[in-house]
Amino acid sequence: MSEQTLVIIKPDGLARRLLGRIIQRFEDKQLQISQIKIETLSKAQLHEHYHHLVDQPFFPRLLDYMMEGPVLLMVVKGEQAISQTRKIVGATDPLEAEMGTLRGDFGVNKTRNLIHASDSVDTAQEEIARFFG
Ligand code: YYY
Ligand code: MG
Repeated sequence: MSEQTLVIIKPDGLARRLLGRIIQRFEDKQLQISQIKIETLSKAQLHEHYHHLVDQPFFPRLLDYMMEGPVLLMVVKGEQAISQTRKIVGATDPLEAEMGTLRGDFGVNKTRNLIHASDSVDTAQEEIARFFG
């Protein structure tokens, strides 16, 4: 089934000049980028995006990381795009993510894990609406 999902390349992905290689992984997997933009996210946007995590002890660190610089936001579409994308991205903790996944290859730690991807049909819809209207 064709789906759409939201991907965010976090600030170090831009700072480390990894955009080309990251985007290539999605294209290699026959997924398409239907919308794309670069933006610096505000504290308010991040509180909304990570609303389920605001009470976690790591939240302030996550907020600082996400505001280090601009992020790249994109809508990725294609066959089973939500689960395909999560697979390309890999586990939250780069130490647990397989090599060959983006977090396994490029992630630094559980916070500095390079990339966000929606985790379900409902969150994908919600997150695309939040960032692309
Ligand atoms: O969906 P995913 O990004 O893989 O993980 P979530 O459990 O939704 O957490 C979102 C985000 O929070 C994660 O990508 C980094 C950050 N985080 C953290 O900084 N420290 C943790 N122990 C867990 C998550
Ligand atoms: Mg998540």
